Amino acid sequence: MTNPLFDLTGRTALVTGSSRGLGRAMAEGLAAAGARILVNGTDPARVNVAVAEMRAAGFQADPAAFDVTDEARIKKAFAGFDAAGIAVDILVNNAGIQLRKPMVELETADWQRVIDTNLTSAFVIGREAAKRMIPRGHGKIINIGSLTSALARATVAPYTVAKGGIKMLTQAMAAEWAEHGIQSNAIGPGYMLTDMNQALIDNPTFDAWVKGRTPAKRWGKPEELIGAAVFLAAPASNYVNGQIIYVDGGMISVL
Ligand code: GCO
Repeated sequence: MTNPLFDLTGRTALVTGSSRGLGRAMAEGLAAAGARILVNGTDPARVNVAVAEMRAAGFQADPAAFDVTDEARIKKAFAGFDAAGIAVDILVNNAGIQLRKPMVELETADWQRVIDTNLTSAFVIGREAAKRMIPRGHGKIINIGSLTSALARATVAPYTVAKGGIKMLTQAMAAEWAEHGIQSNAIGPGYMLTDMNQALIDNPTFDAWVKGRTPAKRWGKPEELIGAAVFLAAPASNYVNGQIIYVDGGMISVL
């Protein structure tokens, strides 16, 4: 029997970037807790494959393919949800890209692309979701931050700035929307075993650094974010707002 504090039955969650990686893991975790998932990604074909796989696993999943940097497409997607009577109860702003390059070699357009994808999208989609959550008097917004929400690493400046912005955007959302029954929080994943990090995982020096620097002495697994995601999406977190939960094996807590 599911503890009602962690039961998402009857709730609908839009998870951006959920056709693969961390977003897919969190989407499946929310689905296992009872939520219907709107699966998002830029590539409709990849989204449809993910939806089919999730449905085959017994989950409630529907496609919601759009580019998170395209405001017109975002507004069109939410208009479609409205027309179909779909209420987004839970928003997970997960979509993001990484670009590893020293700042002196970084083109402004590349900087902007990372900021637009990793930060501005969370504002735009958050705003569209909140406009609909406020009249309903409830909603859950979960922004995906990073260790770089608090600590910087050389060669990932735009990602770091965007993730630092995610932490403060989360607090700004709490400041404006908590009174409307919306809880806005963040998850800060540590070094996780994802496609985005494959180059780092394959680098023996970096791999050794992660394992040495992390108290848990290992990389994290995408499914290890599910607990924090379900908690922040569920009634259990109804009095939690503006927080970031680091799921990082202890890395941010030690020198
Ligand atoms: C990097 C990594 C990190 C991790 C994660 C750490 O290049 O340092 O991509 O950014 O992905 O964000 O919390």
